[in-house]
Amino acid sequence: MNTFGTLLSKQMPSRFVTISLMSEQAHRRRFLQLSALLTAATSCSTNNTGRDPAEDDGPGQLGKAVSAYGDRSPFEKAKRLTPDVKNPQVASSRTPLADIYGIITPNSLHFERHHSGVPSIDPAQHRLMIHGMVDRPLMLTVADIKRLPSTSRVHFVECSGNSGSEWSAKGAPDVMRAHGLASCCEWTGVSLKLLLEEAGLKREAKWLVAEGADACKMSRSVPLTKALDDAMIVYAQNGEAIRPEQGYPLRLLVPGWEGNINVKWLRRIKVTDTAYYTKDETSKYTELMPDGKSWLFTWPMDAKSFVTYPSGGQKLAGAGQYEITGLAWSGRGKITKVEVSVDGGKTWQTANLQEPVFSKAFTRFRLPWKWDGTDVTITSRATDETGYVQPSRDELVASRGKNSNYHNNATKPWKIAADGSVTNA
Ligand SMILES: Nc1nc2c(c(=O)[nH]1)N[C@H]1C(S)=C(S)[C@@H](COP(=O)(O)O)O[C@H]1N2
Ligand SMILES: [Mo]
Repeated sequence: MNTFGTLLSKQMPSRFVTISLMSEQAHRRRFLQLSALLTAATSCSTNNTGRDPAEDDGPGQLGKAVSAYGDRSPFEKAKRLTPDVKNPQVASSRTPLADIYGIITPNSLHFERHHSGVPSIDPAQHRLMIHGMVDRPLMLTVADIKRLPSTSRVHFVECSGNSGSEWSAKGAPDVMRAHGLASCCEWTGVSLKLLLEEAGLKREAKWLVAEGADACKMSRSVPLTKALDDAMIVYAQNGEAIRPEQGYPLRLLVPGWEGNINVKWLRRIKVTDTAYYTKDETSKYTELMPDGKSWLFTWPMDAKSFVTYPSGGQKLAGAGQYEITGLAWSGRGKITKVEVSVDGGKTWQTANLQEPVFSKAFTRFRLPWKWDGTDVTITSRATDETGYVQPSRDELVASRGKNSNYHNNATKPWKIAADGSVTNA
């Protein structure tokens, strides 16, 4: 059997072989690589003529008509995990991060966290008021905002409750349950700095309070240093209008900071000289330390990474060549390095990072790996541009205790058993 034999269950028809001979050298290089990748013969499926679908010269099917708004293939099943609770309006759904390719989360799979459900807002009726310590209070329509100079930037949004399961030694069994309260999109809108300069900040202004138009009137204080740095008022997400679940028609985007401060359905910005100590920055979204005191205003999401393949709930087909891949991000800037260990943290290899690497955005890492078919524990560890290195769970617990529900960014080990099954280690 030649090298093709390890890849293909049947001989190729001769006309294809003729074509491949035309660039024989290039093909041989590729086949040699592929044959090194795969150790077990894969079997091709055949259709009812007993031939491979790719060999079938029949008439083919007349497909469906053009459509005004597209949908994915009915064969694709990736979906958000929705909770089985009494009040699904006051809940969260999770992004299936192990089923996502690259760094962008499709809008339909962006995680959701609502405290009072998703309001239905007619953009023509919506207003954004900017008032308080400003020279010229503004009352803006969505159309006004869309006339202003715009920018598009790729950023993650992560609930600070994400990975909360990982405070317990057991941890969650798969990527979605452990880390699915995070997503990454290209957001389009205007810089908040532009609007604040238009309103004219008074000298004593130091903070702003942002408020949403949903029933809970989600309110969060934002220091002006951050508001004037990289915050945005966004109206679009991955090239189309922001989804109702993400805050249609307007959302405050505070890049790299905990999800809660990214106020959806934004309707008011009040400029102030002090923080407001709102419900969601005092009774919640604070870190309860071992001494019983709470840390307030723990905004940035620190560097995190995890392997998405192979990960909990998946099964490897057998010993041989694989690509380990996963996601990393940091709320403090760019990811500069992701290391992968396949021996439970004894030794580490540097993974390849997908270019371009954006600041405060998902970063895809990949590493070719040959599995010898024995029990192994794989894990990843991210470093960001500030030099910060993602801690292990033990290191995190040593510095923060176990009282906190929020901001768990510990490394996540997965155990691969000899039968190929992957579980939480
Ligand atoms: N107005 C409003 N903004 C909100 C919320 C909310 O319930 N109401 N939830 C917050 C929380 S806790 C998170 S984690 C993020 C979730 O954003 P997403 O639903 O777009 O994923 O939105 C934040 N902004
Ligand atoms: Mo959140």
